[in-house]
Amino acid sequence: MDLMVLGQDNTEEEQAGGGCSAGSCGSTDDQVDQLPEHIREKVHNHPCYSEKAHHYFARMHVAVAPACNIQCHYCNRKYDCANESRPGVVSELLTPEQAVKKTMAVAANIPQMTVLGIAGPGDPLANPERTFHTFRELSEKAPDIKLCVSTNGLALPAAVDELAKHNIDHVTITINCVDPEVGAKIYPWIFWNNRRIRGKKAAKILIDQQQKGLEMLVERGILVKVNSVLIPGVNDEHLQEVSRIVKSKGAFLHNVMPLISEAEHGTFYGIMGQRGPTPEELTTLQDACSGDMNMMRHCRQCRADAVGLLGEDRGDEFTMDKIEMMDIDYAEAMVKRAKVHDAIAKTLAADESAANNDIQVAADSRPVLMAVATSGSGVINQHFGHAREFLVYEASPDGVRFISHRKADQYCIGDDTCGEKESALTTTIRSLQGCEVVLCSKIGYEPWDELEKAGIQPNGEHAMEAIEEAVAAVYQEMAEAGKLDSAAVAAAA
Ligand code: CLF
Ligand code: SF4
Repeated sequence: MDLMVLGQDNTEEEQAGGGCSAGSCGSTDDQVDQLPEHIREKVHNHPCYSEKAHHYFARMHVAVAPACNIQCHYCNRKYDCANESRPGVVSELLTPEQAVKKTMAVAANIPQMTVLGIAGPGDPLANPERTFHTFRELSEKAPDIKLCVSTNGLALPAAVDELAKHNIDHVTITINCVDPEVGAKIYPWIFWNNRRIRGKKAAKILIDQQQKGLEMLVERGILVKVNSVLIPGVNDEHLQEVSRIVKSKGAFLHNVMPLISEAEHGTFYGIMGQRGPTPEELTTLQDACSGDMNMMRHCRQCRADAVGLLGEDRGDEFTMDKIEMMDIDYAEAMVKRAKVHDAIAKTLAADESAANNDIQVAADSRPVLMAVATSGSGVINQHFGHAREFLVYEASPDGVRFISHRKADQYCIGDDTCGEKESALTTTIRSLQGCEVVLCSKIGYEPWDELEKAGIQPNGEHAMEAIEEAVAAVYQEMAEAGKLDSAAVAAAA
């Protein structure tokens, strides 16, 4: 993306798309094209490792790992409901054989699915036989699927050779701290060498294992993403240090996620009233870490049995009873998948060369947050009332960058429960707090009025346009209408 800033000389680097002016600042995407080919190959179609890829490519998780070897104060794996989306939750625990069958069924029916992850509901490496049985079979039967695993790291050093053997190219380690004092407030116990260990001693063992595992993976050329849960008052001031250390050891990406701590989930933190961070606190910390590190900002904190694009869950279409009825020819499916992946690559290349995001704004123009309703493919293609979430972009003189997603309550669900509709719309509008514009393909009169009353301008004029291009265009229009002048706005207020 090229942004000409009035009153500033654009350096050659900025004009070439380098630095922050390239958009998606702080994610991997500003560097993907410059990565060595073998790394680019690992990243370009992985929806978690590339923000751009997550608009096009899907992931799935198979829930084969029920046991865990530690306890986190934010975890309770016992609770599930159809609408709940958080890590650790599953509707159906699978055997490795069922998991392989399910993966192949999903791959045949959702050709955009490029990555199979094992992420729970417990810790995959605390269930090594089930986890590696699944990976082993899949690497033989479905070699076109990338394999991915997410772990707390306690059993990681012992598993690194096995991970490398199965060509598992992507490993996520959840590292919430590098200081046992902090760790003791997050982990009440670990199970280590057949004993339960508590307090700082437990946290120190866990931290040492995580750091050792990280170093061993990097040595073997496996891409490592670090997830950290942001817990206000516990590790918020500590996570920049975590980010700096894991970066220095070779982690590729850092994903700081907000604590989920609703009391009804029955976690220790939920019951004790520990709050999660506000969206602003999360963005501020991600920005603070991004000086040292590539940051992931599009994580959806998926269920351990999630299926589909990030943010959507098509798990109901692939329950084991439905899969048993499917007749899958995987050789045929692989041909179809390759064609779909080629077509996506061509679309991405065409979008890249056709992108026209040039805008001219004064250098001191204030930044603006815009919410976007999309069901994928990088375009504005969703009705406001059908959106389950909105992607939030920031437009500023530095460019357009993806910031986060916000969950919405679908107000338009096709039934006539009028009272529920109203309250869902109110919740959705509250979730868009801080955004000044919402871009969607269509919107009804009632939400239009309510959004305007809340100070958010609905905009359906950019339907089917590329998201970043449309955000840049609206920002340009706002500049021309004199809406970006901080001083003028302050005087008017
Ligand atoms: Fe799954 Fe995780 Fe692999 Fe992705 S999820 S195991 S790296 S394939 Fe992705 Fe989901 Fe966030 Fe995880 S959006 S919770 S980061
Ligand atoms: Fe739950 Fe994962 Fe923590 Fe284990 S490591 S307690 S499964 S969040």
